[in-house]
Amino acid sequence: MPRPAQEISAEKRPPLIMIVGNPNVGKSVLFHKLTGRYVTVSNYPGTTVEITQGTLHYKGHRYTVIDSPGLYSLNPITEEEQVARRMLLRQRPDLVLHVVDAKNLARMLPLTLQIMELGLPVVLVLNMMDELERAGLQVDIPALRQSLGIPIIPTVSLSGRGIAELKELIDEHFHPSASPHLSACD
Ligand SMILES: Nc1nc2c(ncn2[C@@H]2O[C@H](COP(=O)(O)OP(=O)(O)OP(=O)(O)O)[C@@H](O)[C@H]2O)c(=O)[nH]1
Ligand SMILES: [Mg+2]
Repeated sequence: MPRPAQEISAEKRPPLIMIVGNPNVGKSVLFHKLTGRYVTVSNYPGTTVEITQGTLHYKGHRYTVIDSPGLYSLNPITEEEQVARRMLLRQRPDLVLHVVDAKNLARMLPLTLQIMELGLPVVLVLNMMDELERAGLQVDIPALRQSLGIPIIPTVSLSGRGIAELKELIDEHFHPSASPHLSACD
């Protein structure tokens, strides 16, 4: 006899990690670094917006990772923004990776705060650190971490820099160990 849908959905599923952020900040490159080659692409129900889903395997654990379309704020204008917002509100991911372009940090931080206001756990991924450094700029990561109160990982998605630290942080978030908290990302 088929089992009721409720019972099936209550089965233990891997934690859901959603990648969000402005357009063109490196979300999809990061997504592929985390999940590897086997991903599924589908249209968000009732829309033409494509959603890519994959699995991160790390230290014997599985995580479902979703790459979302770029959005500027949680006050959606485009269909892509509506979908990203709906996914955050309805699917309530277990962890949100907010990817920002480190060069344009100030412009992108309001979205971090909006996501935090939804009560969702957020990691700020400071991507494109290579371009920031090439421009001779710096971000005071410890100070930013202290004022936001969330983990911050500097990355260069293209080269893979910071990805190991990000995976470690994800693992530590879902499977806290007795070891001292990660400090390698300062
Ligand atoms: N220099 C540099 N370029 C990067 C980095 N990460 C991504 N890129 C480049 O930035 C561009 C955008 O990357 P995507 O991953 O497609 O960005 P996205 O956020 O998924 O973009 P949308 O899906 O359009 O919102 C590509 O040309 C990438 O190669 C990085 O860390 N450093
Ligand atoms: Mg993308």
